[in-house]
Formats: sequence, C-alpha cells, structure tokens
Amino acid sequence: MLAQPATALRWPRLLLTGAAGGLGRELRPRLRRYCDVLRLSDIAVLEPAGEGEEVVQLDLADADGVRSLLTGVDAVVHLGGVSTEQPWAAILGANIVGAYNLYEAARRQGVRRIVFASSNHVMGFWRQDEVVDAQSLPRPDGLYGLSKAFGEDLARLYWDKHGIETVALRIGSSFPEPRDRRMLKTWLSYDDLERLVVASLSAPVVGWSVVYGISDNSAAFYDNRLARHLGYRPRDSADVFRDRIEARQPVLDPNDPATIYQGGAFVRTGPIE
Ligand code: NAI
Ligand code: 15L
Repeated sequence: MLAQPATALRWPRLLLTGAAGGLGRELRPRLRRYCDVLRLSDIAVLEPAGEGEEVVQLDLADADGVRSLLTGVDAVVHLGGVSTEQPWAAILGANIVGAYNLYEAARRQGVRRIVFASSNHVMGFWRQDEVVDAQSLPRPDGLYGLSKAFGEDLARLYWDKHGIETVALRIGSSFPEPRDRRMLKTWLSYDDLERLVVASLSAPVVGWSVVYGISDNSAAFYDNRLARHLGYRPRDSADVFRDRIEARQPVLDPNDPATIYQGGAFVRTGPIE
C-alpha cells in the first residue's frame, strides 16, 4: 500500500525516465500522486498509459527524440540507463550520450530541475572502514561508476553555466530488502526512495547537490550532513534485517576486495567484452 503523499506540492508535468526498470516501476504509481501528468519513458516496452500518464518509448541516445521528450516538462526524475557493469558501448550510448542528450534537451526546453539517479559506484574504491560525504573525491569502481561520475560532472556544468539544478542521488542498494551484509550499510527502502525523490524535487534551492540514497542504516559508510538542505529524513532502516542477514552470511573473507571496498563485488567486475 502506498503511503500518503509526503507533501502538498504538485507539478503540472513530471518526466520519469527508466520507467520500465525496477525503480521506475516502483516510482510510477508513487510519483503519479504528485503531478497532473506523469510522462514515462524507456527504451523497453512500458505498460500502457493510465489516467494522467503519457508513455514514450525511446533510446536516450536519440538526441532529437530526447529533445521532444522534454517538451512541456517541469522537472525530470532521470533513472534511465545502464544500471550495472556492462560493455563500454552500452554504457557510452545510454549513460554518457544519453545523459548529455538529457541535459542539452533540458537547456533547450527550459527545464529547471533534474533528479539524477547516480550510484554508490561513483565511490566504490573507497574502503568500507572509511566514511565519505558529498565532498569526498570520486573513486569509481568500473566503467558504470565512471559513467555516473560523468553524469554528476555534466550536471554541475549545466548548473554552473546554464542554471539547471540537479540533485544527484548516489543510490546505495534499493531493493525490497537488503540481500547481504554490505546492503546492511547501503540499503534504501522504496518508501525512503520516494521520500528522497520528493524531497529532491521540492527543496526550494538545490543548485548542484549530491546526496547518498540510503535509509537510516546505523552501519552506513556515508555521511549526508552536507545534504541537510534537502530535508530528506529516512524512516526505514536495514538494521531490522541484521539478525537474519548475519545468520545467513556469518563470515566474510577480510581479504576479499568485495569485503574491503564500498562498491562490493563491483570492484572485481570487468572490463566486460
Ligand atoms: P534498471 O536497469 O532496472 O532500470 C533502468 C532502465 O533504464 C531500464 O528499464 C532500461 O530499459 C532503461 N534504459 C537502459 N538503457 C536505456 C537507453 N539507452 N535509453 C532509454 N532507456 C534505457 O535499474 P534500476 O535498478 O531501476 O535503477 C534505476 C536507476 O538508478 C539506474 O540509473 C541505476 O543506475 C540507478 N541506481 C540503482 C540502484 C539500485 O539499487 N536499484 C543503485 C544505484 C543506482
Ligand atoms: C547499483 O548501482 C546498481 O544499479 C544496483 O543494481 C545495485 O547493484 C547497487 O548499485 C548496489 O551497489 O548494491
């Protein structure tokens, strides 16, 4: 069951990219409650448009298509793209060219704010015994993380030069439940994801902001104090799953890079031919 909308704010038209994906399908009914029209796009086939919805199937690498996709849009929640380590060509088209097309279309169409699904993998080569915040230097753990770092820098350029605001969400692990001991640190519940996205859309001034997309997990290696202006207050915590997860995974190899680094198994992956 969906929670009551967290705010009375309402947008005439929001765009959700990546709407056919795991998080897109979760956010579709939730975001619908905050806008008059929710435009949904993906390269994959989407469920047909319901009341107050518009559906557009397109590749983010299609510059003209993305430009018309942003017509009449007030704000964008940009989830679309490759979401794991993949061959370079796929990452280049979806995450590099696609992000450029989105920001360039926003500039031309006068869209003022983008909530960008970045990733914890921008920071994957920081160690799990270190705490990082929004000012820590990026240390991507693969081409996927690097492409998200590019997206964050691109967003900063479009803020500095063109005044388009972005909140870059360095999402940890957003699934129904944490799946392993690392996710006890990185988990973001779907309800907190909604809170985070709505806070990012609603905060009066965001400029270019970076926030770690996590629930209130006591073992987190992320510090969100520099994103306080967003007013994001997580209400869930991975802690309630701790006993079950630790029973399932009692011992970790301390020499495994997946144990040592924040990016977990991503630090071991690739390059993928
Ligand atoms: P997902 O892979 O399920 O969804 C991504 C969607 O983007 C897919 O429906 C896919 O068809 C679409 N897409 C891929 N290439 C495209 C292209 N060239 N043009 C148009 N659409 C394209 O991923 P998920 O889990 O829903 O994540 C959503 C976003 O959040 C992604 O950007 C991902 O990188 C980011 N993220 C997700 C995390 C998680 O825990 N679920 C953690 C960190 C970041
Ligand atoms: C991500 O960036 C991925 O999109 C997601 O599938 C998870 O693997 C997540 O990071 C994670 O690190 O748990």
